[in-house]
Amino acid sequence: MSTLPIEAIKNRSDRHPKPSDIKFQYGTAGFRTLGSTLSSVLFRVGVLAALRSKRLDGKIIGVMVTASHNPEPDNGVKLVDPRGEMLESSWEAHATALANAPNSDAFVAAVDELVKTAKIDLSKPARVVYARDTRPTGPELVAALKDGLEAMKAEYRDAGVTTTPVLHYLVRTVNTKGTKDSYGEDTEEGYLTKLSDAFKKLLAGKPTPPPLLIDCANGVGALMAEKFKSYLGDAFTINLVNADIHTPGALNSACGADFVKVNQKLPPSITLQPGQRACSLDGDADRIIYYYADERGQFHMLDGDKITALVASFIVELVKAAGLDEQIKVGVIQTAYANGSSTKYLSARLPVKCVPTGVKHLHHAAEQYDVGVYFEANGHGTVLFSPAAHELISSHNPSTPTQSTALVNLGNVIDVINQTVGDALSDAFLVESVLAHKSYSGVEWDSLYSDLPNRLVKVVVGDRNAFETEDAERRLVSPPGLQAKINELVGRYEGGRSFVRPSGTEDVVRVYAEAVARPQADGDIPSSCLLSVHSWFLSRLELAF
Ligand code: G16
Repeated sequence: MSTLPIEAIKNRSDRHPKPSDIKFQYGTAGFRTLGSTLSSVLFRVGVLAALRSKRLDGKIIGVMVTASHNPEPDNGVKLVDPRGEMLESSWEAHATALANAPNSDAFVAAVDELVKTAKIDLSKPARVVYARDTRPTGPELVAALKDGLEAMKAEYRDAGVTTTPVLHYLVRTVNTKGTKDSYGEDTEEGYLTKLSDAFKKLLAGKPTPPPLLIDCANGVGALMAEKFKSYLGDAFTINLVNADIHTPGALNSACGADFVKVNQKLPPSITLQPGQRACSLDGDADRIIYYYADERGQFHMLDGDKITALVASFIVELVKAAGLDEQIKVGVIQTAYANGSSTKYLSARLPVKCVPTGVKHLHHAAEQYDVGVYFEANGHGTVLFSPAAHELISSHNPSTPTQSTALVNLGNVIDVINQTVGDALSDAFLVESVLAHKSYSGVEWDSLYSDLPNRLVKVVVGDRNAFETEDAERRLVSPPGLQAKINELVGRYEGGRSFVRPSGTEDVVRVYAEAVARPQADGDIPSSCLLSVHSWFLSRLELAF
């Protein structure tokens, strides 16, 4: 039985002292805060990733250094489990414990404790693949991560500067290589080829869609989108804006998916012609928000809920056309942020489940269906096909040409989707395929249902952990009295709904409100609704925190 390389861990850990004034937390998507404070966290994540790999018999574990939609000075890190999914939730507490050990001795003791409690066989190999986005603090943080990996004598692969979804794809492909579950070639080229080939097959025989304008949030998505251009050839044209990854401060600044979703408007850098469709990625290209200009040039947003409605309906139609609707059931997963109209529209057609914010929760719930479609309203999502659904689709004997075509299309839909995690570019190809098959423009897609007007704001509070929720974050249980007040305020508005929850990626709480619009009498109802909640909330906070 091997032992822990205590001296190596301790010596290297001393190079990355933990800031005494910060309590780190493995949140919605890993650790996330000011990049300049994260060196100790990255070192310790390196050690943790090696331990996780050993625990899983040497399967490769992913580490992504990114803060996604957050401002450029922030950075973060998340771990990716062997099938490309987010780190198992029971290990999040281990990550938090290791990150908060006050010094090297305490860190070594915490590692030793983890080895014992998680029954880690240290003689197993440790294999890790890591990548980073374009943030300026990335190189220094990757160096700290490598220190942790080397202390553990882990074997590692540097995937360079790439998107979060590519990193997830690599983890899955490495771990399934040469098996019956093989997910593709374990290279970036393999990823580009797999997705673009499936997309081109889905477009074959359809009129070529109009060029798509992609706002890359001045982030790493620009690099990947640029690479896709040559793989797509004449089949599909993408034009990139906000693709500047070098200008300091440009990342996610007045552009990108989060900007569009929260502000419900175009980035100032974009002008759309009437009828034109476009989309925005976030800083690590795992989220996408679509939008278009109507014939009067007016902006309309097509968010994650609208993507769910479009994609889920299409898959249901294909499954039915393939003659598999008795065997394959499609379900939808949403969060509290899902627009009330989308929930109503989808619930009338499919099983819909609501879970807490965070891809890890949605992904897990989606695995319970034969086909689970999940997109958070903010545009983060994908579609999961169960192994049984895969098997049925690949082995079903079609009895008509229609069934045969539907099966081929389903196979290509499976391949164009990155099933490991939300992937903005894969999602764009999926959306464009559906639009091409249905001959929809943005207008037809948008008209599936009408969004309830809504608002989302961030509120800075003294301690966001004082806010505890239940019922998939739709109700507050603490601070006491706050939920009753929200209920009372929301009750004044027709169709009013509001909730407050602590963010897991930023040091804020988020306040959401929606209501039926009755502009004639009350101005902007959701804003009024939100303001009621918000102003009471602030006055309450001044008293209590
Ligand atoms: C991450 C998560 C998403 C979540 C978002 C906001 O996205 O992966 O599931 O919706 O944070 O979370 P919160 O409201 O807790 O801050 P990303 O794109 O920032 O990695």
